[in-house]
Amino acid sequence: MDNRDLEKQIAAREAVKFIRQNDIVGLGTGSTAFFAIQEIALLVKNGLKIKGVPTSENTAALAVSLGIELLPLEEVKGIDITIDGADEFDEQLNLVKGGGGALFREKIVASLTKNEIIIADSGKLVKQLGKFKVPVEVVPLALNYVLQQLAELNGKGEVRMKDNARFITDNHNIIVDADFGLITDATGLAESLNRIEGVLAHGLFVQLASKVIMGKGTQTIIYAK
Ligand code: ABF
Repeated sequence: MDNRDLEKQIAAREAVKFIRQNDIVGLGTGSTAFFAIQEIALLVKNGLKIKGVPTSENTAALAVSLGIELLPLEEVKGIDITIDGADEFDEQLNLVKGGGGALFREKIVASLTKNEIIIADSGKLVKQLGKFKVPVEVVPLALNYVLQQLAELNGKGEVRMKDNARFITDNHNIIVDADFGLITDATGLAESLNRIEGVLAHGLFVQLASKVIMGKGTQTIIYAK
């Protein structure tokens, strides 16, 4: 296991300590969140009673394979705690998420969650968001209009490809990765993106994380409001 994976694992182990008996637990997507799911499965084997709410089909399949009972997102009215990853985070707990393409369900889950815990390796901490392009989930019919609107916001959008075809999300949409350069006003940009018709979700998560637990070497550092 390389250093980054070790940092992901120690952050995951710290995060699962916040889970309580009978919690409804949002289960994140991506390699860091998958470490947390492994840890949760061990706790379930040792008697922890929780129900999981997956943020992607991949996460749902992993959780089922590990014996974690799931609730479908559409039946959930509230989530006690979610443990998820991120592509970038700053010290104000603003995040860029969606590198794995699960941003829409991740954002719905985060919006339903009382305690949204983000876990990350030390490479995810940035002074200013934007080095990682902002993923935007787009209804395919609206692609050209959305690209024009992103350009109006000084964003250069590129359709995400996978195996020489457009990447298709769990919700049957496409992803545009938008390069805005370094982002000085994440809240303002998020609000502008929310107003573009045809955008189902974007990867700027502002005011959604309760804390970020970052693995650094063999330690963890917690960033909280
Ligand atoms: C998910 O975790 C995504 O939002 C984000 O893109 C991804 C980060 O992946 P990894 O943990 O593999 O770096 O929450």
